Parts: sequence; structure tokens; C-alpha cells
Amino acid sequence: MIQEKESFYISTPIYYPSDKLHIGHTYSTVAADTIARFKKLVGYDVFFLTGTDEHGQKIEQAAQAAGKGPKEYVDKIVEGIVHLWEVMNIDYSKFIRTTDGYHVKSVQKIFRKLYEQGDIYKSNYEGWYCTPCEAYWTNTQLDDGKCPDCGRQVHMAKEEAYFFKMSNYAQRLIDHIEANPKFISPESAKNEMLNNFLLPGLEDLCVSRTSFQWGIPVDFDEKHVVYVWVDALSNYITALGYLNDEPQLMEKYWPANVQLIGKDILRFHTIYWPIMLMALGIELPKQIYGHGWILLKGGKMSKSKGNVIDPIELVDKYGTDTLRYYVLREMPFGGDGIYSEENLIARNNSDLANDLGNLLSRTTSMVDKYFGGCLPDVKHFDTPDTNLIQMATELPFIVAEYMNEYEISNALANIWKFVSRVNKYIDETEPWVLAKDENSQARLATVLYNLLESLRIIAVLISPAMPETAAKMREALHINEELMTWQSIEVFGKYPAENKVAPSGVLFARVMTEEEEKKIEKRVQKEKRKMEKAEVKSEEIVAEEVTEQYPSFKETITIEEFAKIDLRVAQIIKAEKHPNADKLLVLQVDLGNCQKQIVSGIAEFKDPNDLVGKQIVVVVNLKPAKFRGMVSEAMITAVGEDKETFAMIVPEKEVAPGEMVK
Ligand code: ME8
Repeated sequence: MIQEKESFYISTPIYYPSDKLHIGHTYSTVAADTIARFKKLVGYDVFFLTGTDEHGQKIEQAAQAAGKGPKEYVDKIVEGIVHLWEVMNIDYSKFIRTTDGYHVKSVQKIFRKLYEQGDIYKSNYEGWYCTPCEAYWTNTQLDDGKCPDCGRQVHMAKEEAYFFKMSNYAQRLIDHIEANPKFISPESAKNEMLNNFLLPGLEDLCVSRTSFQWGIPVDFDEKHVVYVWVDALSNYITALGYLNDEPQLMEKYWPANVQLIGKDILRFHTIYWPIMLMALGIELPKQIYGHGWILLKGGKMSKSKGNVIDPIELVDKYGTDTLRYYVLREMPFGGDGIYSEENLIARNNSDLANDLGNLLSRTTSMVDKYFGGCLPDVKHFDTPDTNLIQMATELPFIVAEYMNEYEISNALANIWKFVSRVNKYIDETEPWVLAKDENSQARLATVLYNLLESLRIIAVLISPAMPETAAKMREALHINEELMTWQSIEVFGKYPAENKVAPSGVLFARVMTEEEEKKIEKRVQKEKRKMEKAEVKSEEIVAEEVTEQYPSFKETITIEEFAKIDLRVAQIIKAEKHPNADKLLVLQVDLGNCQKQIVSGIAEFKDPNDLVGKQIVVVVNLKPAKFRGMVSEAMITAVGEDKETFAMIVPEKEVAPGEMVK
């Protein structure tokens, strides 16, 4: 824990409003938001900057093609970006647009200052120009005659231009990188920048353009506009008031603690940007972190391939926190990750719906059922508690260590190790068994208390990554904001005694995978074919009718008669006591393509908390019947008459819900 409020400044790249933002952009911003929220949680005074990079030839051309003025064109797209960040629950401190007046003025002052002090000079530029990247390249830099950054066609261009004497600062930058090993992270990015760009020698950078208009004019030579990267990179300081009206933010937050970027824009951020800052006499950011790419199985996402993944569509289908969790968990920080919707669904179903969601609903419903929602303030500790409490106490330190290195995926993996541990604790302590023994009430209350407290710790730890889920958990646990602070989880046992909770709602809904859907479709088709074949076969059997008598428990039936009974594997998704009958349980079961309710007389044999998640065999085409007002649409299969002998019929291994029993 830090003693005083230290400042922490984090930025994302500012996005081009020329394309629809996709899941890759979302990753950058969600990762930055998670780090910002974490730093706030542990007590920093955080400034989190994001925004849009709105100038340049590419945008000018796109606006022309759309028959709009460039400002009108970008305004519309920026609206969509702001909306996307709202949907993704991004809590930025400031959203900068490079068309904002204060930014434009500061950039003009920056350019003039660099010119007046001799870092920028006027000359002619001739070289290979890549329009989409807005970059000039030399012959040797071209990759097979194409742009080395994007691989597209370049063309020869010549223009009067201003140049920045990069070489003046190259050695200082090399020294800085060597003296500050984490300045460029990860290590691979640092080596790439040193070996490919800095050590071979830097050429002067062309920092103005005359071939188009849509940019910030050089105020002392108006036919030039400022090179879009000088304009864009400056945003990190103009947003803090550098050379404009409110420089106090600059004093408070600069130098930035971490500037998060994708690895494709490393060269601009780790070479041009620090050199610009050196020339302006400004301290360098502490760290530039180049994260990997979200790729698709077939490679990069691109509009031309038509395979861009739209985050809004995913949020509509799965919810904000499922998407946030997925990108944060699946992307190794620094490395690339492969996006697939099946993996997203699998994470949602296993980590979120099953492991976390069920843990919360099981716990709150047990507290409700056994103690009317309010645990008595008595404690009876036992062996399994020691390990659980130790793990819970160590966890915040482990998570903080990973988060301080921006290894969000590892931080989440450790939180989920604890979620599994807590689930195992329920199996070890068997609260439903304790509930039946009058002498075990103190022990039962202790177990349930430990569960509530563990859930509170989990809620605090996941709050930077999944703020909405953390808030839902806080509500379900019925605790105030003070118990959601970092300090409050450094010691186990802050959950208030005799606090009242109610059974929670569903945190994450289980989603059927495309594979499951396909399987069901395949099964339906297979069954159809079988039925057709069976008809033929049954005719054959009829032709060879057997007349002898065979022993039988009940009257013998034909295969056609048996085929009338539709037996299926069902997954129990909810189980609770019948409100008006002690002997009955009401089960909700998943049958793959539908859900059914079953009212069953097994309350004396089975604890409902024990049933959720189990697969059983049920008869699904029995005529529905009502039991004390509740409809039963199917029937479970089981053996036994009493507690000792009772056993449900279950498949030998997990199968897709809805699978036919034959
Ligand atoms: O580069 N996976 O803007 P931009 C991960 N305006 N990250 C990705 C990605 C993917 N599939 N696709 C893009 C720019 N990104 C400039 C920045 S900053 C002064 C100016 C990341 O909208 C990309 O790496 O093209 C970059 O960090 C960010 O999205 C913005 O990309």
C-alpha cells in the first residue's frame, strides 16, 4: 500500500477515426482501463488518457469519398468511438481529439519552438511515400519494393518539407534505453528498436507536408501542415496542458508511468516521441509498453478481408464483462493472442457462469436456506479453513505483483485458482450435511461465513477487470463501498457479522456453443434417418415374429413401444425446494435446445445445492402434470426408495445436454 497519493499517468494510443474500431483496439483500451482502475484501487491518483487521431491524408481522402468535409466526417465516427468506450465501461480521465483547439495551438507552439531552436530545418524531400501509413521510406527500408510497415504499394513523391534532426539525439536515446532496461517493454521490442533502427543510424525525419490540407498548419509557413505523427504524439502532453492554458496537469502527472501501445507503432513511440521530448527539454515517460496483436486463425483482421470482429456485437451477445474478461485473460501481455468465439463462449461458460456465478448463487442460497439469509455471529474453525484463509490472505499480494508488471492475464489466472479453491472448500466441508446436524450449526455458520468473505475478496480483486460484475457481487453480498477497498482485503474476516443476504440472481448466463448447436442439429438429422431406417427394420422384425415366452419383469413391449419413451440426458441448471411441499424439489434442466421444469419427490434424498451442474437421465415426453401448483414437464429416472438406496441414473461421462438415451 502506498502511504500518500502518488500520481499515476497511463495512456492508450489515440485511435484513427477512419475505420470502425474492432476487438484489437478494444483490447488496448480495456487493458489500460484495467490497469488504471487497479492503480486507483491501491491508492494512486490516476490520470488515464485516450482519444482520437483525426488528421492526415488518409482521413481527408476518406471524407472526400464519403462526400463530407473532414471535420463533419470524423465527428460522426468519434461519436461511435465514445459510445464504444461507454459500452466497454472505460473510465478515462480525458478524451482528447487532435482537432480540439487547445491541442492545435500547442502543436503549433511545439513546432515553432523546435524550429526556432534549430532542431527543425527546411529542405526538400524526395522518397517513397506510403499513403495509408503517411510515411516516407528510403530504398533500403522498402520491403520487396513495398511499405515495410503495411506491405502496400508506395509511390515516389517530392515536396518542400521541414525536417527534424533526429541524429542529434540518437546517442542520448541509446544511452537512456540502456540505462533504463524497462523503458521499452517487453525486452523483444527494445532489441528490435535498437538493432533495426537506432544502432544502424537515424535519418532526419520529415515533419511537414504540403501535398494535402487536413492537418495542423505550421503557423509561420501556412502551406505546410504538421506531420500527423508529430501532431498525434504531442497529444500525450497537450492533454495535460503543455503550452496551453492549464499546465498544472503536466506538473502533476508527467512523466507518464506507462504508455500502452500496439507493437506496430513502437518505432514512433520509442524513437520519434522520446527524441521530440528530449528536444523540448521534457523528461521521458517511464515506460512504453508494446502489447501484442489479437489475431484471427487466418491471420490479421482487416476490413478488406471482411473479417473484422465488432466488439459491440459481442457485447450485445455476451455482455461487457464477458468480453473484458476474455480479452484480458486470453491475451498474454506482450505476446499475440488468437481470437475465437468458441473460446470466448468456453471462458464464459466455465470460468464465469460455472465457477464464479454458481459459487455466488450456491453460497447466497445456502445462507438464505439454512439461516434465513443472516449468519449467527459464532465461529467454529476447522482444518480446511486454514488453507483457504491462507490462500485468501496471500492472493492480493500475488495479484498486485502481476498487475504492477501489467501481466493482467496472470493476475486473473491466480484469482481463478482461488475461485476453484473456494469451490473445492464447499465439497470438503459439505454444508448440506452439516445442516442436518443440530450440533454442527456453528460449524455451518463458519463455513458459510468463509464463503461470503472469500467472495468479497474475489469481488474486490476482479473489480478492475470486471467492474460491473464486482458491483453485482457487492450487491448480492450486501456490503458497502468501504468493504470493496484494497485495504479491506489485506486481512481475512472483514465481512460484517450478522449481515443479511438474499439469494443472488444469475451473474453470467451459460451460452450454447456453435459446436453444441451443430451437434444438436446433427443429432436431429441422425435421429430422423434412424427413424426412417427403424421403420424398415421393424417391418422385417414383424415378418419374423417370435412366439416363445421369455422371462420379463413387466409385460414385454416392442421396440416401437420403447421408442415412444423419449429419454434424454439433462443438465440441472437450478434446483430449489418446492414452496408448498417439503418432499418436492423443483429442478430446471437444460436439454440442449430447450429447458424444462421438473417437480420431483426427492427432497428427502437430495440437497438441491448438490444437484446444480449434474447430468441425469430424464423422460421428456411424459404428459405434463401439476404438483401443488407447479408444472412438471419431465420426470427424472432413479433407483431406490430411501436415503440409503436412492440414486439417480446418470451418464457414465459428460455428454451434450439433450443427448438421446437409447
Ligand atoms: O496507430 N490487436 O491508431 P490505430 C491489438 N493513430 N491491437 C491492435 C489491433 C489488434 N488486432 N489492431 C490495432 C494508430 N491495434 C495511431 C496511434 S498514438 C499517438 C497514434 C492497436 O487506430 C494498434 O496497435 O490504427 C494501436 O496501438 C491501436 O490499436 C490504435 O491503432
